[in-house]
Amino acid sequence: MMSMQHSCPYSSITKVAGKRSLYEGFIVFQMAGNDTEYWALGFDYTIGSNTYSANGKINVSAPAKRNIVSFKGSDNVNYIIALVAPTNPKVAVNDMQAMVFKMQDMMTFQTVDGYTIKIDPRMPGMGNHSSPNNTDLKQNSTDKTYQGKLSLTMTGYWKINLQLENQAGAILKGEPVTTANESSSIFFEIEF
Ligand SMILES: [Cu+2]
Repeated sequence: MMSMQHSCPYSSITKVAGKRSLYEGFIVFQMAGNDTEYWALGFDYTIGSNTYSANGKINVSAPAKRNIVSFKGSDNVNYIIALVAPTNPKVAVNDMQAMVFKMQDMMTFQTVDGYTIKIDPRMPGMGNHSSPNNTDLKQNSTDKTYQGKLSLTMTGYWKINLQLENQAGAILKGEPVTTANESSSIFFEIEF
């Protein structure tokens, strides 16, 4: 993002198994662009022994439903939590997956290890009811993403209230949902 000169979390690009020319990776854009503050994307690649670079300005629009949260924790660290799954939610107990990054500096983001993402899905349009059989997200040792179970008992608009907890059990951001407090300060949104 040029005018502020900061980057975002991203992966390396790797060849997709079983494909001849397809490569993939991810980029977590923590904010949308506009005419004056925009994202520029660059990457290098080789064909045979020749090296090339591609650089360009790209349009990043805001999602219809919130799937990234970016905030400063009570430990004064800047965090980003990105929703990965479900991409196709069902009336069921869904596998939920998210990634947690901390901002090391404006250009460097690191995966955060050993935290817990506590979830509390609610339907604000229906008396803020919850759902049974949810499981908080814990880090998977293999791919380092955070995984848990998200129970969605009906279609409609759900707010997935979040709390980020560190290894010591301290809540770094987010509040419990109670009758007096209908939403956490950090949440994802799902509508289906
Ligand atoms: Cu409902």
